[in-house]
Formats: sequence, structure tokens, C-alpha cells
Amino acid sequence: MIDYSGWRHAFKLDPDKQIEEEWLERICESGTDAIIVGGTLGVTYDNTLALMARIRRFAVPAVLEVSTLEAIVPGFDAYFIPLVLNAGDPDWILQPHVAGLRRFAAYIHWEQIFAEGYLILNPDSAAARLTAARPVADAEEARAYARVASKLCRLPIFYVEYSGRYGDPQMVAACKAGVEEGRLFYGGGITTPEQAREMAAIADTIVVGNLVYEDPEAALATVAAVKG
Ligand code: 1GP
Repeated sequence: MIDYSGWRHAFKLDPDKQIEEEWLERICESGTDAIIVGGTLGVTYDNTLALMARIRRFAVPAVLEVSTLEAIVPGFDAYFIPLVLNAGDPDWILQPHVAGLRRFAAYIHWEQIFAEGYLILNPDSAAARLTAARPVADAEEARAYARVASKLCRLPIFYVEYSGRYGDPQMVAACKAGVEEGRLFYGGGITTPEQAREMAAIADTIVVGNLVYEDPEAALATVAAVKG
């Protein structure tokens, strides 16, 4: 069974984006704790399977963050299942999960499944638009969301998602204060070692996504910043 409790750093790779073999190898062999495969748009069974097969050549743990029922590919070490806590469109809270269990319940290895309470804080992100994410007024509200996830729902992971934009450390710290049980993941807009360090000082695990595609050398530098 996968143990993410000690993870400090993960890369998130998008099946809908291209990455050259050499860079994929360097990312997978970078010393990061895990590769999370996930994206919001353009994720298909075929491109997810293709990316998984390439990552599987390396020893790094590989997790699928499920965003569409059409792209649930067997063979990952674990499956992270987001519940978008501030989705304005209620269909994004539990309806896909009900539909997924109707279809796939017989195939599920529950020990590989981990729910993530997602709080989407960048209103301009694709995920925010897709789920009609409700704005979060202030740090107090963010902390309350974290408590709902951690204390009420006992979700094992709380994911502060600023995808595409570097977040407000005070908001992340408020979330951390609310997550008493479970792990806090932070993702969004990390482009420098300093940002990686800043967020890693608050969150349990930081996730670096876009930078892999925009500036892979800089992405590699975030690993040493956090784990070095
Ligand atoms: C996206 O949280 C991850 O789901 C990482 O965000 O792509 O902005 O690094 P970035």
C-alpha cells in the first residue's frame, strides 16, 4: 500500500501535454516523492494509459488523480479522488463518484483509494470554471473548509489548489491550522526554489505542475529546495 504521509514534493503530469523522454526521465528520477497524473481538460483513457506506461519504467510511485470516469486506468499505485468542497455546481461534489461506483465498484481495490478534499482558490483556473468554484472570502473561511474536510468528513488529504497561480501563504497556513488529521497538499504556480520552500514550510506536500512543461530545469530545482 502506498504511504504518502512522508511525501514533501510531488510532480503533477498532465496526460494532455507533451513531454520529451529525456525530461520525463529526469523528472521521474529527480528524487521527488511521487508522480501524480492528472489534468482538468483533454484527459482520455488513451493518453492516461500512454503516460502511465512511460512513468512505470521508473521506480517512483505513480498516482492517478481521477478527474473523469472515462480515464480510470488500472496499474497505478494509488488513486486520489477529489471532492471539490467549494464547487458551486453540486454535480461536482458527489455525482461523478456515485456514477463511478455504479460502474466500477467490482474492480476497486479500496486500499489504493484516497479521497482528497479539494479547495479551489484560483477563480481563473480551468478547474474553478469547470466546477463553478465558490469564492472563499478569507482565511477564516478557508480554515473552516479544512475543518469540514478533516474533522467532519475525515478526509485523509486536503488539497489547496491554486493551479496556475502562486497562492497566498496566509490562506494556506489557515488551511493547515484546520487540518488536524490528514495531510495538507499545496499546488499552484510554483516556479522558483524560494516559492517551493515557502509553501513546503506550511504544507505537508507541495505539488509542481505547469513548470515541468514551461521550464523543466526550474521544475527540477524545486525538488532540491524541498528535500535537499
Ligand atoms: C495543479 O496543483 C497543481 O493541479 C499544480 O499547479 O500547475 O500551477 O504548478 P501548477
